[in-house]
Amino acid sequence: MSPFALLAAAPAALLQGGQGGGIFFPRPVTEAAAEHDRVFFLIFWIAAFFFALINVGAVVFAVRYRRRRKGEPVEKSPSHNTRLELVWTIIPTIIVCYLFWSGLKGYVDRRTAPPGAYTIYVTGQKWAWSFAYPEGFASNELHAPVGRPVKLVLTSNDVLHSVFIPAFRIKMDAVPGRYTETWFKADEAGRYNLFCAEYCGSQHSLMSAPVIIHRDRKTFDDWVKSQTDLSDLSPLELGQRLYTLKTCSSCHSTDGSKIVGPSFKDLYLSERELEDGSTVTADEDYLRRSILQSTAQVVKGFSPAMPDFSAGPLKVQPNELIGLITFIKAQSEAGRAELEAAGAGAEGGGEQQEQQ
Ligand SMILES: [Cu+2]
Repeated sequence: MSPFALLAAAPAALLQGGQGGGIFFPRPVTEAAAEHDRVFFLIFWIAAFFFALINVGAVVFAVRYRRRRKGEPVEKSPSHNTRLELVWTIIPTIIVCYLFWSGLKGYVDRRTAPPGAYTIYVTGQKWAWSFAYPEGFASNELHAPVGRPVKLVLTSNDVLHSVFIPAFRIKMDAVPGRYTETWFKADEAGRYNLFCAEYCGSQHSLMSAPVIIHRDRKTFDDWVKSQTDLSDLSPLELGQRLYTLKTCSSCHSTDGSKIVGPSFKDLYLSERELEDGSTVTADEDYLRRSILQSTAQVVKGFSPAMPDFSAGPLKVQPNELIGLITFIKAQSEAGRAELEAAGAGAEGGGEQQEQQ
């Protein structure tokens, strides 16, 4: 490669990257993402070319045809050139028609899922995502296998949210009171990010979810099975599962760090100072009330931001409530001792199960 060609290729390599993406986007992992990048960079380089042409031209002409002496008569410029006018009309018309067609085609493709696509219902709620799978369970993680078209049907329980998965180049609003749709087919296994792309309140920036693409159909089916088979779990195991399924983990840590809500670590039987200055002991009754009526006793320094778990799509069933309370207990010394004495088997309850 000649030094000139190398120099000319450098900005393209920096902007577009070796395999696409570059400084603007993450590496594309769907066909649609690669097509998106192709159109984006086509528009980018056309715009860059005309920007350079027009600005360099303006400077050159301004210098070349400047008035040199005071009082020099202004030279008459040609008023009409049919051939030139045809060229600068026809070529840009072809270019913008092609760009319009590319954009329209991409738009229609993104709105039309292939028939038989695996459908996941996505619900946005301040400030967590819930994904309901056709097998009848919900999770706060978006899972799918490689190579299978997945249709997302979106709605919101409160305000406008928007599903944005940069690696797939898809973005679709979740609107209260109606359903919207988008779809993707991932070509590469891995873990990607889903963000809320519509400002929805103070914790908007924390409203994200992992997107896990399984390497084949079998590992995905295994994951589905692990999510649906909750029947023979102990209360502690059930609570641990619900901690992610019911999206608790988005706001409550188990390691003492503050996310949106108080951490579950050492919560049980601790003294809680409330907004109104009173204190309360975090016993079972307090935990039960905090889950079902989260805004009744707000701990000082936190906002009453927790969704309603007493009704609606996130409703906690009686056995699930026992599971969650047991799980929260297991995050503190006092609770573990209590569970052990009762023979509930608290061993290992403090650690979160790693999921594929
Ligand atoms: Cu949001």
